[in-house]
Amino acid sequence: MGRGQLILIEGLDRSGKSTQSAILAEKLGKSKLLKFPDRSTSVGKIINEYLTNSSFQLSDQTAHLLFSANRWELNNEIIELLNDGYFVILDRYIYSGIAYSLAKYEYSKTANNSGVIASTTASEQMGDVEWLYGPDKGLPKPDLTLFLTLDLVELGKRKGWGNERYELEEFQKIVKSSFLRILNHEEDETVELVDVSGKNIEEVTALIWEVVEEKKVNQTTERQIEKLS
Ligand code: Z5A
Ligand code: MG
Repeated sequence: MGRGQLILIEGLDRSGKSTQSAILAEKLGKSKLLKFPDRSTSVGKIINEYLTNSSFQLSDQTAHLLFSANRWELNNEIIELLNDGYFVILDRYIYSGIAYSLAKYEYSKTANNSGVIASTTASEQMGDVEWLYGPDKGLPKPDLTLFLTLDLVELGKRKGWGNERYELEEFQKIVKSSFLRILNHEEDETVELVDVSGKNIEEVTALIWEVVEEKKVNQTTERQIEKLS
């Protein structure tokens, strides 16, 4: 028996990541769904405080490293599950880690920055993609990454906006361009963009399943688990 495959669902806020990861996990059968940040772990509890309490202060570098540390907390579990034949579905992972930090760097230079989303002085590390990527090197590389992208106007209409630190429309625009800058979808054949604008939940599920079948990540494999390098 080969190992299960690692499938990542990334995307803009409210693009339907959690909805679609749960559906995909169900469709794949022997699977486990993991969400980042995982707010239940030791590091995850600090991240939760940071995201939900605007007066809780962390430097931008510290927040970045904590999100990565939170992924390392689950490193062994992910590898064990894959080797036990489980399909592991990730709801956000490294691309969110890099894109949000990069977006904070851009946002810190705008006139509206009050210090809640990003530090008021732009720190050079936050604009350095190599630095941002560094702490995640060595984590398992997804066999497939699906990036759910959405029209910014439609995004604004989705439910539940405005409760957490990064949920500001102006910031989300910068997040979208940061994701598109770092995804490397044109060269990396394991990364696919899925435009969900104007599509209902069932239609998005069908689009995702089409890619999953085409990339054969719904079958176990004999390939080694790749590491991010
Ligand atoms: N973050 C970071 O900075 N660094 C990191 O390394 C990581 C994360 C991993 C919390 O993330 C924050 O952490 C996030 C990035 C940062 N910042 N922000 N903002 P989170 O994952 O906990 O939370 P979220 O992504 O902001 O939101 P979300 O609620 O998880 O969104 P979603 O999962 O993409 O969407 P959803 O819950 O599936 O759907 C949202 C709503 O839209 C819901 O009412 C659905 O019923 C509806 N929906 C879903 N699909 C559709 C379609 N197709 N049509 C219409 N309506 C739909
Ligand atoms: Mg979600």
